[in-house]
Amino acid sequence: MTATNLVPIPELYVSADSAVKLKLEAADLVSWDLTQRQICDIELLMNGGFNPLKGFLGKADYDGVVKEMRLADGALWPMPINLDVSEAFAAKVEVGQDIALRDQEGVILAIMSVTDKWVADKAFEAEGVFGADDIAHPAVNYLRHKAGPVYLGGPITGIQQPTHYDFRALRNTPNELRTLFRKLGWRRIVAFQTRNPLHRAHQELTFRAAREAQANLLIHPSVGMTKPGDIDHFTRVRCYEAVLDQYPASTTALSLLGLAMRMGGPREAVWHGIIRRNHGCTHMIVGRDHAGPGKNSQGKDFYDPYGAQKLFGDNEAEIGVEMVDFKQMVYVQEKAQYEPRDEVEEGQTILDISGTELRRRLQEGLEIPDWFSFPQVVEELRKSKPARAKQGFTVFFTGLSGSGKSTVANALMVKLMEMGGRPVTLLDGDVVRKHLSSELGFSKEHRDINIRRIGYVASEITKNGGIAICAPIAPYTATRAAVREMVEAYGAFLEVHVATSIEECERRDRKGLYKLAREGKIKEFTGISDPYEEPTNPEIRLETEGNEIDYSAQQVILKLENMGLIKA
Ligand code: PPS
Repeated sequence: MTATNLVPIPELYVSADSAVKLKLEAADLVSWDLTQRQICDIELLMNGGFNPLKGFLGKADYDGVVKEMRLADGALWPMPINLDVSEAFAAKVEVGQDIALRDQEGVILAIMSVTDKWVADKAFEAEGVFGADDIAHPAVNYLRHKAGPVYLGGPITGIQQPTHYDFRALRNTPNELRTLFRKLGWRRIVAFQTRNPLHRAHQELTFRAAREAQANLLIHPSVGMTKPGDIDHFTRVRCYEAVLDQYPASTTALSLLGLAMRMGGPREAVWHGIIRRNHGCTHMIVGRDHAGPGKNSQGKDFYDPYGAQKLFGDNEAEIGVEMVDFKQMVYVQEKAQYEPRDEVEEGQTILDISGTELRRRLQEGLEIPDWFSFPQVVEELRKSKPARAKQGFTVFFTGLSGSGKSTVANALMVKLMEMGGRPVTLLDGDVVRKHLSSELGFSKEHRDINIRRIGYVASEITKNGGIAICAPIAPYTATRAAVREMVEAYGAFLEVHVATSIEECERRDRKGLYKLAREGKIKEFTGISDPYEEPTNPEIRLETEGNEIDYSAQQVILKLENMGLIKA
């Protein structure tokens, strides 16, 4: 007899023949380009991962979910799944209309019949779902800063699943996993949800869970979207593959789940449980601080570390998956093994390395002990996050025309090239305007475009392990902050304010531009007829008046050494 968890689950796709026809018809519909998060959501809607949902939530379902974790028909569902759109798009859509939903390349994935349209009450959602309207919570930050202001709800008809080119063989729909379990004769399956690489503590925890539940183990990491700043999924999956060898063959499987996590703690744990039930699992591991978002803006934990276990436990029957709960696993030195913290005998020595400490050790190229992780995992992590002295970075000079930015930047470039090790690119204001931004003028709008282009190139150079030195005027604080954000996604950003006064720049007038600006022959000239917003908190402020160029460049070098970005 087939266990009930292994019979097929309903999907929202139409047949292949109908899909071809529908796709042609859908070409004429008003269409919405799905965001990255919506693509993750729609995939799990269509393949049954979010069963019993039949589409993006309508207003009544949404209200019930936010207030009491229930759909309008009473079914347990803890997380709002919304199609958030812009005001401009919402204005084009009437209730009762069909719209096409496309991926980011324009491929039509589904048709949605719009039954509801309303303006989102974001405070209500943040408080109700995440417990606080605090943007230190990644999902609240997303809600407040990225999600559109209007929600559309309605059932969807699936045409095709989003395409993934990475790790194809490891991605399984709920029905594919159910088929696999049936084929392997697995009846009891315990799922392990994770967004981190697996270290020895996780391995011990999963071993114990499988033993306790007398079940096979499914390592089921989320690879859709996780907490900003997490290790990218490419690296993680290589780590998982390396660790898989440590598990007894034929008891354990690895499958990737394209879930966009919300870091919603207890509610998220319940949601993960329902998703695992849909994927044919009978058990799920819930550890300490499951899907925890970290600290709030007052520096306190958003959720009780064992709140997820409590909420899961209270709803276990309805979730349809049994919880295997664990206290935090720690390494007991005297026994040379891992144990749940509450089982450690008094007087024994506990060793632990926190996530922050691990990042520090990776960043500084320090040792990561064997009791903590597997050599192959550490090697993968080191490859993807080399020590600071091997990472890319950006030095961003800003200052008035004629302040000496380009001269110091050139001197710095030569010194860094002399040291060797990383390629160095100089994005000087004038040079950029010749090659990248030749069509732009000096209005605020054009200056912003120019600086953002420089920021984009610098962030790519940083990502690829090079050194970008930028030397534009960059007169606006907000634009400089945007560039910092772009670069810091990949490496260090060093703002250098070349603080030569306007009087000195005008006195030097190396290009004769100040004279022309004073005569009104050049309009919108920075410092004369256009603003320069001084950086309030640069990493370095250089006083060039009376100082040698070499001395100024040396100050930057010292700072870079100090930050561990170069080695003396
Ligand atoms: S910005 O504001 O950052 O986009 O400016 P940037 O790309 O660095 O370009 C500055 C160089 O262009 C020359 N120039 C002007 N500067 C300021 N304002 C006006 N209106 C202007 N018109 C031309 C000037 O030579 C700048 O070069 P630097 O190297 O800064 O002296």
